[in-house]
Amino acid sequence: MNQFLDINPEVFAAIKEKRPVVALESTIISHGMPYPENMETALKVEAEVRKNGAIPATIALMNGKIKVGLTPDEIEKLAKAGTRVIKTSRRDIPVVLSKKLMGATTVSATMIAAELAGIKIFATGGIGGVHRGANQTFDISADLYELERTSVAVVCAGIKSILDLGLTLEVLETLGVPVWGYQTDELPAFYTRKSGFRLDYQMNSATEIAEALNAKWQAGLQGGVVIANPVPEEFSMDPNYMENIINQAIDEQNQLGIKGKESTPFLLAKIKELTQGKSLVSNIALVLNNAKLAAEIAQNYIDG
Ligand code: PSU
Ligand code: MN
Repeated sequence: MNQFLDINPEVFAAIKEKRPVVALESTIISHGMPYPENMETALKVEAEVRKNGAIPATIALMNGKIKVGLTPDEIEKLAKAGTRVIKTSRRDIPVVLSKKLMGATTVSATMIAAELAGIKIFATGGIGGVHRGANQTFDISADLYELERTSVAVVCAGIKSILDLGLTLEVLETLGVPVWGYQTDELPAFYTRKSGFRLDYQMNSATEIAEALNAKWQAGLQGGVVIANPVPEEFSMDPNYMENIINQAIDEQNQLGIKGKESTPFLLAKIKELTQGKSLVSNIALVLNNAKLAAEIAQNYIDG
């Protein structure tokens, strides 16, 4: 086994016995939500995975190891440290490991860890993508390139409209990454169920999704899949209201000159502030909804 991997015994046994496991990221804990909601949500998400018949494995870098399956104490430590933890994507992993720093994994780094551990299904809130104005800034999330190369399915609530959804879909197409809508043929936009962008494939059940994942990987096509699961109706926010808030957040970001890896965390925090916390309520609801679907897919997926 990889000398940097540290898989907790419960998760290790489940993987070995081919029981369903769901990977969970930790940047959403450190940089995606404020304390204490971040800790409460992380623990609730784990409980939701268990309730739906799978073992949760929250992933982070600690003490020079890639930890797969954090303990509640470790989750608390990460949640309290917040943005002092290093937001860790693929490129950050080497130094975070060698210097034994605390690193919260983004979608890209979580996919890497999940694949190393042998976990195929991963639940989160939203993935990174092509930022608005990327023709000038070149700001395209490493998540997209990870999806091209790493064979893990990511269940998310679509793509947050802080990003350019059209360009993100184009890049995913170029990279050969399938995007499947769960019970919808429209790309959901995180806080809202609709975006106006059509998807080629609508999947209506966890079984259907598991069968298509199996077809992809058994046919020898490596790489990830985006499974886009709309936020539950009762937590969906008004698209015009959100568009307005997002524009304000992006304007402020540009005035302050915030860019690179700080951009996404800044925008998430600003949106929460401008919506007086309303965005956080829908954010928590959609993550739980994704955890449930991921657990159902993991139960149906047969690892060949
Ligand atoms: N989008 C969200 N919430 C998040 C993130 C993205 O709606 O918490 C986090 C994820 O960890 C994702 C990362 O992998 O931000 C992408 O960051 P960047 O845009 O810098 O690649
Ligand atoms: Mn970026």
